[in-house]
Amino acid sequence: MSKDKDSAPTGRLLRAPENFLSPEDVKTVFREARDGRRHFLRQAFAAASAGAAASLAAAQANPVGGEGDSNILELPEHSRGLGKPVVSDGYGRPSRYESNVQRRQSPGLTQTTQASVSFAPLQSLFGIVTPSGLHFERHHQGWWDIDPSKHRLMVNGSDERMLKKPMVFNLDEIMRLPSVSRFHFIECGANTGMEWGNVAVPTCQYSHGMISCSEFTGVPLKVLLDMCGADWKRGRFVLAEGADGSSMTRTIPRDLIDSGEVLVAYGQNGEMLRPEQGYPLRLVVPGVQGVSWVKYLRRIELGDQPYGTKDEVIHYIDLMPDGLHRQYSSLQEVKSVVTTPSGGQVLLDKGYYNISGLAWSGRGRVKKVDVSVDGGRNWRVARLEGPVMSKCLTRFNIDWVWDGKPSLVQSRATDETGHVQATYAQLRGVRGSRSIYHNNAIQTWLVQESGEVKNVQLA
Ligand SMILES: Nc1nc2c(c(=O)[nH]1)N[C@H]1C(S)=C(S)[C@@H](COP(=O)(O)O)O[C@H]1N2
Ligand SMILES: [Mo]
Repeated sequence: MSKDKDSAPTGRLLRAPENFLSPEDVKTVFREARDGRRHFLRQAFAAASAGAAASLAAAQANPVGGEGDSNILELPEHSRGLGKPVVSDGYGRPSRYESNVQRRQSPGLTQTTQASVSFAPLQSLFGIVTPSGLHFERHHQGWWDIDPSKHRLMVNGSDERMLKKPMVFNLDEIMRLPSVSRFHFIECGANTGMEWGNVAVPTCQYSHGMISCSEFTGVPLKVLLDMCGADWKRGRFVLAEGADGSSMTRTIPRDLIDSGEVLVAYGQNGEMLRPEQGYPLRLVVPGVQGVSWVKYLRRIELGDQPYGTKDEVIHYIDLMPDGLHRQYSSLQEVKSVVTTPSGGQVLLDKGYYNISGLAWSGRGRVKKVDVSVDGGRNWRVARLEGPVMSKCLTRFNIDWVWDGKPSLVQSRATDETGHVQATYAQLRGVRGSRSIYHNNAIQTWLVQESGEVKNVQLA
């Protein structure tokens, strides 16, 4: 690296690691570009692997017009004119150039758009937080924008001995209580459910996009129950009930509540919950399948046995190969997916790529993610980007130089309890292939010679 800081075009390039173009190279790129000889630029893309990023930055920092235009002093409009005023849009929104980044419905998956799903665009997201407007949606009976001043949460016992003082809270009363904020993923138990029998969808948005991750803010459910004089000798299960027409009802076992992890939440990513996510109140049940995260939460009941409601005895249970169902399989087991490269994407050329993806476990922290580019024959350990939090998405990255040959890209996560993701063959060996819920098999993406990436399953 040159010590001559002033001669480098941007601070970014100066801080670049050794394998990026040197400031000398960058100057050459500039000179060549100005002289109208762009071939150096192209060579730089092909030659330096990570250097490609630097030459791209250089090209952008130097806004020369089209091919052959040699006037380096012709600045773009945004460098000369007056920009837009502040508060031109009281609630900011993404660049118009990002308008293809959207949650989407899977065509033909559901008959109505009320009892339906929209999938988060995992392939377009960075880090671990899902922007609230891109959070996946799962509604059984459509969503509502409920007037918070009229919303109430009732806390009662299944009989008068269970809880001394049943109470009805309004939102103000809940929001003045001590709050906590925590990052957690929420995954629908049916995520990846279409892939049990065979490859069914083209992209990771549809194969894995029923997961999102937010910072949730709210009051531990235990605090509310204690305020109401819960008798913890008798009370062993809680029933949570939603206010929408689906009457979503789920049993939450006592040990989850005791840990203080279960929240009655009103906040999501620094603002109030979005209406689609249950505004103004939802239950947050870290590690447990999405259906237990009851939205539009209106009632909590403390009882002494599991409630066995329609949403837990008929749905969200695992069909086994012998035709029987498992009872209460609510935990989201360890899982991961490579989001770049993933189905539907196209690699531009051989050379360097940052393989990136997401890993998570309903049992706690992600301990390790292995990545293979040869269908599971060889594995390398990926970098986990911190902080690695419990029952939260974890971003992993690993370097890869693609040789241009067909490649089978996979990730395999291990959590802190030692659980490891299984292959499809192993998982089907136990669970069969007719199930819907809790598919946490290792995902495979085939990078074809053309650079196009396809969803595949290995036998
Ligand atoms: N009241 C209510 N709560 C609900 C649902 C619902 O339809 N109504 N859907 C459940 C299901 S199946 C899932 S996966 C999650 C989805 O949460 P999201 O829409 O915020 O992503 O909410 C759960 N809570
Ligand atoms: Mo769900």
